[in-house]
Amino acid sequence: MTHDHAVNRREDLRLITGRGQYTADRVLPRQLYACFLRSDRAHAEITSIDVTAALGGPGVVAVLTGADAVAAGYTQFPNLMSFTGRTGASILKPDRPVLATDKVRYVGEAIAMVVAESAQAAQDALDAIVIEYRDLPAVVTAHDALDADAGQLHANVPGNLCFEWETGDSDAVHQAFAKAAHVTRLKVLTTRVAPSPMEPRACIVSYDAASDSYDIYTPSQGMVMLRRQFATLTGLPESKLRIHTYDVGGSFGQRSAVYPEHGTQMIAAKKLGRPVKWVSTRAEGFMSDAHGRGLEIAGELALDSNGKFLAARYDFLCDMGAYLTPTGSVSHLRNPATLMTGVYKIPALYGSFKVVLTNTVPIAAYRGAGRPDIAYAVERLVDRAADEMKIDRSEIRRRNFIPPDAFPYKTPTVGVYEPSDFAGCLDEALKVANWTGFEPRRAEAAKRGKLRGVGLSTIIEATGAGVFPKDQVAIEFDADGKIGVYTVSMSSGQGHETTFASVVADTLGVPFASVTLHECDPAKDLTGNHTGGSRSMAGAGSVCKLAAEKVIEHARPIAAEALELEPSQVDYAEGAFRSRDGEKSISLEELARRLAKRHPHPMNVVAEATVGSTWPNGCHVAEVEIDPETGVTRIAGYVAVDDCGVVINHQIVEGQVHGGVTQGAGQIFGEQVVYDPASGQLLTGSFSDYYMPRAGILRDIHVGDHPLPSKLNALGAKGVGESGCTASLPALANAMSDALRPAGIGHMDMPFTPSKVWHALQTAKSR
Ligand code: MCN
Repeated sequence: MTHDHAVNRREDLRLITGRGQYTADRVLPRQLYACFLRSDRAHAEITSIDVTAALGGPGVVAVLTGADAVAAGYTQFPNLMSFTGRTGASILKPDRPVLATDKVRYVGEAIAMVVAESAQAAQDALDAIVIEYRDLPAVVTAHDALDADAGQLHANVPGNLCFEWETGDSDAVHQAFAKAAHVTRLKVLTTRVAPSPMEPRACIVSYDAASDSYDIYTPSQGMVMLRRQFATLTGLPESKLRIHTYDVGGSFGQRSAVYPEHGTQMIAAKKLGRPVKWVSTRAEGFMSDAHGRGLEIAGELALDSNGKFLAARYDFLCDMGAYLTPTGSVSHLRNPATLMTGVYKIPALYGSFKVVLTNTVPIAAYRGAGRPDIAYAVERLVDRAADEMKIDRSEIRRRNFIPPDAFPYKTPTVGVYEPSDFAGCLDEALKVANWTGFEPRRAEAAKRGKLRGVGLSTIIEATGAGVFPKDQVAIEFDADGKIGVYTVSMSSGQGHETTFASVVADTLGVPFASVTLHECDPAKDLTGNHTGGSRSMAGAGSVCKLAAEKVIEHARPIAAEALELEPSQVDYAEGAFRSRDGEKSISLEELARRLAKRHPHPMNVVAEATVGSTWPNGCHVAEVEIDPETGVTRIAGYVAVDDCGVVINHQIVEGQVHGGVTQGAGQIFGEQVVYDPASGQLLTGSFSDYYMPRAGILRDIHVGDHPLPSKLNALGAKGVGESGCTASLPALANAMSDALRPAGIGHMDMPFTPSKVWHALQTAKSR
């Protein structure tokens, strides 16, 4: 289902002509401005804090510290982990006051907040706050944190280990490895990255004393999920919290959670009786926005002599940073556990997980949320096995794909895959990429002194596991008979205004222009999931279709009355009700207009459905060319063939894949948050030090649809928002390995920076 009228994204003109309404654009009457004093050290006791001088600064209205956080009781952040660990125990969750009290545990942790009449005045007063510290030893890697003599971050988390978990059948895996003809081993690290959406974090909180309630203006991925988290942090009922989100300049998972700054602003807004606004600087973002990934995975694959997979086991070491975010731990465990088998039939599987705290920025879900990590581990392991066993990389995959007759496929760990055509995606991608014609291209590049390589990945994702049991969508008619669609998911660049409206317009057969999407209207009492886990189209999007169908059924008797017929004699098509004989008709719009004076409008509906995971999958092929003189890599070609079920809007799907692949390329070629192991200082605190991919990194990409409609939602759609990230990490890294192998380089891990590649080539040459 491709909609011609939806070819151009409706929201683009507004967004690219500066007419977006972001949180920083919003000005509330009498608003005050906040600035945060942040820890300049990784681990230390706060022995004293003196805010007297800061309080006397020009324009300063208040200074809040950890004591205010504790007095308000804002010390417990939510955590979405729903399962228990190896010993049956729940995850050890450290306290996290919204402002640090006795200790700081990472560079950037908020210690105090100055509130002043202007942002400048608040900023200026920060310098006048005097803090004395007693430094403590810091640990910045999960390995170091687990050392017996490592510094302890939290008294209630012995050994900095807050959770241990396992899944699968350890005995079966052990037995399979014992009889294997070949075992391949590989340890990989998906580096810690800084999500860096275009719009920095921001928030305005306004308190209404009369109703003892809060209006919170902040970029988010959906108001219901965020409101629930605010309620958990503050202990306030959800009815006292109104979340307002307008345009959002990127999210990537980072905006799904409540942050310390949110809570601190609530305390200040109530205390001062005036709205309090804070807009993060980019530098603050690097040290206080949740980071992503940071997963070390040691994999082992057992094969028989024909290259058939017998068993696999994985050890996961998850660095969570200094505190647990709501989404970090659950996504680093559940998604890898679900997808440990990849697209392969592996009879025995086992995974063990350690969740560790370090003196670094807390980690949260980030585009793919554990899925790119496990795909990277599985697909690199499979490539290595192919190399060791001298089997073509596409052939080893073909031999081991879950066959079409095995669906729905219950994996040996968690989850049931819906029908997929892995071989079909592979065939199409290899054909478009001219896989078999690669060697002449390698030879031609070699003549030019370049190292060329090709790599592929065949991946599957579990998208859309929501937090709320159902998604609701409302359709309401205005006085002109035009249609408003209300959801609680929230686009931050995904184009919902276009796709959701097109679903409703198409289902009703009305002009696209007569349908408008309103996301996250706090006045609407709707429930549902946020935009995360690439679930919006399958979730809220499919409920848009159900809601539109409900409108037809709901309006049929009303139309029949207007046409003076029985409802059974009225058909609906192309935006109008008609009598069977075609003599009488009334358009939906006209009918709605006639009833406009009635409140609520009698044709309004709310529809809902319970929508779980969908299983998008695909094959990506990357071709790279390295200049050995500089170590610089060029992506010479990229083919993405994805099964995201029924495609609602190909242009948007293509944009999602472009963005995801570019984000993956960023991580493969340079993005990495680096901490100094000795001091715990953040070394990549600005875009001068932190690599950010630019549009030119991916000049030539082919995006092909290979849709197998999902039977799990009314649209037949599967998610697509993260597929580009998930598939590109392994495809690009495998291509790099292929290019570097002839130069004598075995395994190299991300990021493949020019310097790292160049040094590896020099070392290999000197051997
Ligand atoms: N779509 C479609 N046909 C399908 C599936 C999806 O036309 N079969 C369209 C949807 O209508 C929607 C877009 O593709 O407009 C993405 O849909 P979906 O896969 O359902 O994902 P979500 O809308 O739930 O978006 C979330 C996902 C995630 S989890 C991250 S992280 C992410 C991403 O989307 N962050 C993004 N894409 C992003 N894109 C931008 N520009 N900015 C971000 O922060």
